[in-house]
Amino acid sequence: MEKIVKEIYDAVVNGNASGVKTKVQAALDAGVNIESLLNEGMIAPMKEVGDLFESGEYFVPEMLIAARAMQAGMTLIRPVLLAQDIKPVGKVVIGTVKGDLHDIGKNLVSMMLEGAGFEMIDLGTDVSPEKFLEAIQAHQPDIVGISALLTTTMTNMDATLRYFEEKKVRDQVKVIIGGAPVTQAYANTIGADGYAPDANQAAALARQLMAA
Ligand code: B1M
Repeated sequence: MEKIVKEIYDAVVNGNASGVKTKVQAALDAGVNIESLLNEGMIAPMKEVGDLFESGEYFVPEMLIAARAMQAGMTLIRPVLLAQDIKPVGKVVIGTVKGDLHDIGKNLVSMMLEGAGFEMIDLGTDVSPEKFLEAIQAHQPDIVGISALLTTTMTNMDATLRYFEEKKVRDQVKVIIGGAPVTQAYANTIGADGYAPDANQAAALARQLMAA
């Protein structure tokens, strides 16, 4: 790994957003290979951050700070990638379910997925089944991710899936769900394609679904 890419890797793991930005710009100016910058400088450190979270060394704040540092680098890398037409791993439409305004976890999942190489379309919070459908039709995603933090809004995940069936788009996408009250058992009950308990595992799940 080139020295500057290793420095970017460390800055992402340490959540140093301004350091990431400065170093990514320097790497781009020096003509460092964009795929190496993305894979080794952005995606690999987020995997380490996820591992640190799972081993109990990092907690949600550290994970958020690292994710923001990665995002700071991605704002510079994204336009170069788009210009070079490097294919993303897959496309994901994500949102918090209808009636629910919690977005911290959903944002974290979105950032981790972006870090894992996915193109993300984030619909925000309080996303109705109709808004999800519009996004499916407009963006043709591989995966739809739905987050819920309230026991009262969780049931809208079920309603969203039933709406997809009614509108005959359910077979076009994989649906993954998560959020504090959500469980694998609930995912099975409503027929979602996957459940992840945290952002790191959501990225792993999305990669698995793309490989399958
Ligand atoms: Co609210 N809130 N809140 N709240 N809030 C909870 C969820 C609650 C558990 C607090 C409590 O009572 N102990 C409780 C829900 C009770 C229940 O339903 N069982 C609650 C309530 C009741 C409410 C209101 C109804 C309060 C009121 O007005 N009376 C209200 C509802 C508003 C609405 O949504 N309509 C409300 C409002 C709010 C704020 C606006 C003040 C704020 C949200 C700010 C924001 O998001 N921008 C807020 C907050 C901050 C919380 C707590 C304190 C923290 C949530 C959070 O961000 N956690 C929360 C208590 C708690 O959870 N301890 C609480 C950190 C985040 C990183 O974790 O979101 O779980 P989390 O995401 C994780 C995983 O769940 C998973 O990965 C993430 C990262 O590892 N994950 C996914 C999430 N989405 C995923 C999607 C996936 C896969 C994994 O695939 C697509």
